[in-house]
Amino acid sequence: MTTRGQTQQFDKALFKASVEKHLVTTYAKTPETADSRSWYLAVGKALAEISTGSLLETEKQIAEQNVRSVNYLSLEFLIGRLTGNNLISMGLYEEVSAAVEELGLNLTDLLEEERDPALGNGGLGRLAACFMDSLAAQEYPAVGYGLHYEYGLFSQSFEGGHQVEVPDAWRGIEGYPWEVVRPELGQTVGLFGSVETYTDKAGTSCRRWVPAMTVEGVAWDLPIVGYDNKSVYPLRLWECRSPAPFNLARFNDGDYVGAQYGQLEAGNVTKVLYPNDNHDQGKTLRLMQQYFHCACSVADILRRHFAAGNKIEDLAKLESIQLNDTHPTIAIPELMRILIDEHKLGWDAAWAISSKVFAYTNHTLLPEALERWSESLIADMLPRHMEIIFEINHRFMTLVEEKWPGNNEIKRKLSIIEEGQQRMVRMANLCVVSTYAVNGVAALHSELVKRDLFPEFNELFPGRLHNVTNGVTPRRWLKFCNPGLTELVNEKIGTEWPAKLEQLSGLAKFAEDKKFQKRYLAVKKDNKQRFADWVQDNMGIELDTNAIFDVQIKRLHEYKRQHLNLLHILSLYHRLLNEPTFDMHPRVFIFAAKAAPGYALAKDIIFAINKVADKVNNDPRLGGKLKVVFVPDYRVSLAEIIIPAADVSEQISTAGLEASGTGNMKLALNGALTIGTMDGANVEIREEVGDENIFIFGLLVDEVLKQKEEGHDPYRYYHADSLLRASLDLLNTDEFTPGNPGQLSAIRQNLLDGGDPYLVLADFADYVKAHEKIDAEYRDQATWARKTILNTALVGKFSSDRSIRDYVNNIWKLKAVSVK
Ligand code: 26Y
Repeated sequence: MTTRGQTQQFDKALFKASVEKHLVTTYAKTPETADSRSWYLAVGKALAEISTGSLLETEKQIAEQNVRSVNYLSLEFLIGRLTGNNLISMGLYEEVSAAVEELGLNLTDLLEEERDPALGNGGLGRLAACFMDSLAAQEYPAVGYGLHYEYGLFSQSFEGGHQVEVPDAWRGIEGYPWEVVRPELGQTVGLFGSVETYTDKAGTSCRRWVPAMTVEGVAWDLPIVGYDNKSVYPLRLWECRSPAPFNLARFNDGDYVGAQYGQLEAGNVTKVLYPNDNHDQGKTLRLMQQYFHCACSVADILRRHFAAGNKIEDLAKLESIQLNDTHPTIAIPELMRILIDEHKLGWDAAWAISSKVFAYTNHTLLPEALERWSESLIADMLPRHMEIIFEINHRFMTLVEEKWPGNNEIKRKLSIIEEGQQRMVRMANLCVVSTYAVNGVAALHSELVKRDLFPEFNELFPGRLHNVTNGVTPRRWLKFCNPGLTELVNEKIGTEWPAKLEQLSGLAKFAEDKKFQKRYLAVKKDNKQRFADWVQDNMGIELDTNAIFDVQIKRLHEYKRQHLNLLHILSLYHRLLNEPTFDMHPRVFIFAAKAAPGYALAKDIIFAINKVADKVNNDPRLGGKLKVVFVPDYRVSLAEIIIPAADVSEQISTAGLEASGTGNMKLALNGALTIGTMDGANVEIREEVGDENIFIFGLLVDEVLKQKEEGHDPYRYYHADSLLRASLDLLNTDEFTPGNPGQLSAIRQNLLDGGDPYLVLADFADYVKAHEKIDAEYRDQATWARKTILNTALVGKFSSDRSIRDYVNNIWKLKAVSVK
């Protein structure tokens, strides 16, 4: 792998000595007794020593220059393994590879020892990780703030085809080599209690929160290493600990054991990441996580602000706080509380600051993912914050009254407080009212946010709603994960593209070049072989790399429609067995997805795909034309093997429901052709690669809305389309569950009698047609080569570097600081 100029001083002998020192002193192993894992840990620690030094130096230089920075607040950072990626960013990949070889080790094997830190669920968490990478690469001052979960997203295995969840102790017993604890940055966080009125020295009557208990926040920093520069930014993760084990109020009441019990519970705050993606459960402990995260982060931002010698009045000039969805919304009343109750600012002065500090990104239109917290829960846990939210809403309602006098309907709709049996706080409304910028994550999504989610807010606050189309980091998602393609690209357009992805367009002129086509396809073949070997070793399934590798990898969700993919597979099965003239190029359907543990239908879909896989993979009648592989335990490091091996990328959500997607970008970048609906960023991918180089099908957003309005009738499709009928009916037989008919019928039931809420049946016929086109075009390898090359060449727009520049120019207004 060719690397950029190394950005760190590197002395091979010193490095080897450092690895051996860590092996002995940190991990208590001798070179003779050490296993591969100990060596990986020692190498990680030796590298972290370098990055931690740079992190401190970066912090120092940025503080000295006292420049504006962004604080990215997110409950999730799905960073994936750091060692390989950081080596690339440090420009040390080859050097370290050579150094460890002299120690008798193989770098690729060592990198496989690292467990993925899975501190996120899916798209939103992975986006946060790409954004940190791009901030550091472009040296825009930033701190990422998240939670130090003891257990990340569960790891998944299958038992009899059913998903089984196992806790993810990502740090292992030895701890994670890249993280460093920062005891001096600890914070104390209050919870529960009451609000009291008191008179201050000036004789003014004031309010203040008297928490009933406190917990401690411990800061752990992970290094985000800037690509090809000397900047290292902190990803600061807060761990919750119960401090002095006393609940003050109850201890004084003499309830010693009860007091300690409360503290023990609070110690659970950062135990585990909630495994729900796009589905809110409204659990009390989750609110506690959110507040704990916000309180620690806001306090740390203020600490930095004052440590650099600044006044509170200058906060909005120097700091921006980006809220990654509504999950950290409680940071808004927290900052207001500190400004008013602790810094003694009046409401207007506090609001003038706060409303210029916060910005909010919306990631979803799904109603079940929009957070609402019960007023009584907030009032109980955070009584002063609830008062402040009421005051924000009161003033906002005055504004609404001025704009639409006497219109109570609009008031009811826009209010931060939702009236009803149980009053609820609408976090998205609180965000739109209290921030200076709101953005969606793809052009179509941002239009829908304006048109359907917040139309009146757009009228009230013109200019507040923006679009920033998502992106992915080309370092991890091409340079690191696809060394074969990287080498080929380097040869044609030079080595600057990982920091300037638009340069990939220079490949377009080779799209018709026979020699280049051959080499590009050879790289793809190698990557397919690498994945096929993995599947053989880990799942015992043999794959033919001449087949089309058709990939759907993402969280399992009805709106993402893995079951539409399944129905298509069933239709192929049916045709292969029943249509004598039917022929198809061999296909491997590859799935990977975790279902939220409480999401029954999602788990049914996993089970069904696994059962269908068992059957078709072993059915000699199919002549090896059809294979189905459900790869267990989808995670970043698996994506790094699957994506470079993909021929076809499945992006088949119901139009209007996938805000952006980012897997679509990674797959196109690595030369997979998209089969997709006009949804999320698919629309922009089509714009970039051209209609000939993508397979678009299905209803458009407005057609979906119309069909829902007019009443979608699944049985109309069922009766009209015999292939659909045959495919659906297979789910009612025991074809895939011998002796147990009906085990898969919940899916059919949901589609036919459950109303087919995601219009799977409406899009089926067009989807099948699009797949037939793929089949035909793949058989013509020259055509396919041109299209796949053009996909890599024309998706430069989807670098997260570009996304970050959009945020910087339109929202954050930062200047880069080049660390010396
Ligand atoms: C409220 C809570 C349970 C919750 C937790 C996680 C709600 C939502 C989520 C996660 C949302 C998410 O991952 N959204 C995805 O964000 C990506 C990055 O912007 C988009 O590409 C993707 O379309 C969207 O579904």
